[in-house]
Amino acid sequence: MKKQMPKGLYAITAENFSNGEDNISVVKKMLDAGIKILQYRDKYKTKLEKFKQCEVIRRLTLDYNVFFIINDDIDIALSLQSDGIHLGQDDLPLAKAREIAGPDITIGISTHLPNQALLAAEHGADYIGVGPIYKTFTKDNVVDPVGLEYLDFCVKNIKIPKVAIGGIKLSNLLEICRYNPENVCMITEITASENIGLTVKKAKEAIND
Ligand code: 3NM
Repeated sequence: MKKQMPKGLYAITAENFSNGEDNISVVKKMLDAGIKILQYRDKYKTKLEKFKQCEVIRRLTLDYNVFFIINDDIDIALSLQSDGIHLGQDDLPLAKAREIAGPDITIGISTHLPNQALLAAEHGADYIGVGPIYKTFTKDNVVDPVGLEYLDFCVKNIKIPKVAIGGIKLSNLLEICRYNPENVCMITEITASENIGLTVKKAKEAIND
């Protein structure tokens, strides 16, 4: 049976924005801080390197009862029985991913335009990423910020959960909360924080997580 993705703060790895620490040590801090949803994302490692990190992180997320999503690599996700897969607009089509991965895995997809959000929901995505809301330096080839208008559109028109993402910091979190998306993602605000525990605590308080 498909496990339900919790609401609240959604964290993603970013080893090149982690103060020189590797994904595993950052993930341990995130889990100790009370993160309940974690996506493994790494655009620079080989498949084997990613698999080895994911293997360790999978075990940790099971120990901490954390919902674990793997970006892009369906094969790694299936072999480690992650709870979810996250796709970009240039990855495998949603229907194909569903066919390969089966009905019990959560599939999320990044969207940047109303049409993409509507199609994702129509094609059976379990959640959508909505962004980048603000300017972000974390993602290569990122599209221009879509702003709060796009978040507003998705909240009003898309029934599946929405994960607001892109340039979200403690300083602008309350602005996001006004739209009440099910999930909020901050990448570098967490991974590059000097005190991950405190940053996660403040973020969770701000969004009532
Ligand atoms: N996806 P930060 S924005 C990975 O809009 C990613 O789909 C985005 O990083 C999207 O919180 C983004 O550090 C990077 O700005 C967000």
